Amino acid sequence: MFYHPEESLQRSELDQLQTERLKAVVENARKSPFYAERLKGFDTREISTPADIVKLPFTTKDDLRSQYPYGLLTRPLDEFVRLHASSGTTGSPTAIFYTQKDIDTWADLMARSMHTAGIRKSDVLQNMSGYGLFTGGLGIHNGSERLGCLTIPAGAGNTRRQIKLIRDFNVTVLHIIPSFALYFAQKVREEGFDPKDMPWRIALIGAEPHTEETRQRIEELMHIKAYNSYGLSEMNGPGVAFECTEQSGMHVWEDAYIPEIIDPVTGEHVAEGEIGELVMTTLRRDGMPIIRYRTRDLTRFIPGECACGRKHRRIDRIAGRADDMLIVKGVNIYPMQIEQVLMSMPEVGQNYLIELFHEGFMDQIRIKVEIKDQFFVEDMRALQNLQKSIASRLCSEILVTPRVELVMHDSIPKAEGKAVRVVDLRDKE
Ligand code: ADP
Ligand code: K
Ligand code: ZN
Repeated sequence: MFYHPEESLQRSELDQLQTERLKAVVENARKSPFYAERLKGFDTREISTPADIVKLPFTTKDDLRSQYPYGLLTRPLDEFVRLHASSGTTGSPTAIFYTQKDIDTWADLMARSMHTAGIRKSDVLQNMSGYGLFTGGLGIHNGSERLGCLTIPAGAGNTRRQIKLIRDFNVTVLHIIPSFALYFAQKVREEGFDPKDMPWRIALIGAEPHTEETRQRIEELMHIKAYNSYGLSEMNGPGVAFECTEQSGMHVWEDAYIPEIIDPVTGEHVAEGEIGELVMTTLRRDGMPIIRYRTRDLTRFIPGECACGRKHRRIDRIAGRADDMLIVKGVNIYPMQIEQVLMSMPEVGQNYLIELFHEGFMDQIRIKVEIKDQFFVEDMRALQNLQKSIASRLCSEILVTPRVELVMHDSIPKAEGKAVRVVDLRDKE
């Protein structure tokens, strides 16, 4: 049933493993110039349970930037075989280095993750994410090969070619960014195919925040099961936390990582089940261990145990990044709140864009919303009513009345990689 024996570890066994590995991580990390300094005077005898991790200092994105490029490496450079860089969604990039052993561990974790979502070696997987420095390319690719799937490195974009490959080679699994999946589902229809007739059965979706409503929409539009896949370059890439076939939260592979959820302001752990910032420690990375990394991603532990039997704790889908928070008229708004409302409305198409601008001295928020063709009618009154109803639903969620602009489908530019959801015009005025 499980791909790795570690998946069936009981809680006490996981705790013991984490304790041993955490001590080893501290000793290993000290071989790098950065942690030699940061962990000066720390005695690993202070660690006797995973909870003792709070005695260790956090590592931030700024730390990684200040140590760029080699400051966190624990081995001579000639022992490394791969480098990835985060896509730099929020500022300057950071580089992550892997030894051959790290690449192998990562491929194993990725293969395990895919197996957890019901993928087997008889599957044919098309990787529709960009290759290159972004870990969603080679990370998923290596994992898929490790599991034994026939793997097609299609890369991003080029919808027609994607469809041809899928049909020619009976692709059963897609790895696809959720915002692209919404767009792709529509393109498949426009090309004259019924998603019901496509050979696919599973989509791995991740790399960017998306709501449960979006997942449902992808599943319905594409006639597919969509599983949430979470990872970040600093923790290897994809394969950090993954949904099992229960689809009720993502298991964090606790033999390889220690997850924590903290209050971003105080740095203290939040109460079980409360939302906060995810903090992650690598337990199995040799060349570049990272301790208590502040991911800026907001989520919560899902209380209780999963029906699948795995004891690895689950995190909820990412509610957004701490950096994503918008402040409009003194109110805090997360783009995912807006997406949740929009994706639950049948008239709304597959894309939207949030714009912030100044009007006089006031912050304003404008939301461009693509409307499905059949609702884009000539009747002005009907359109105005739709616009009003979208605005009022949004207002009850975000507590600010946004300007809503209805636009035709496909009129908002589609990013090839992660979606750009917010444009801040205030800096440019
Ligand atoms: P960047 O920070 O430049 O985007 P990465 O390519 O390493 O760098 O992306 C990692 C980030 O992508 C995560 O920290 C998170 O914000 C986002 N992410 C990855 N997977 C998911 C997911 N399943 N749901 C929501 N967000 C995700
Ligand atoms: K195969
Ligand atoms: Zn499960």
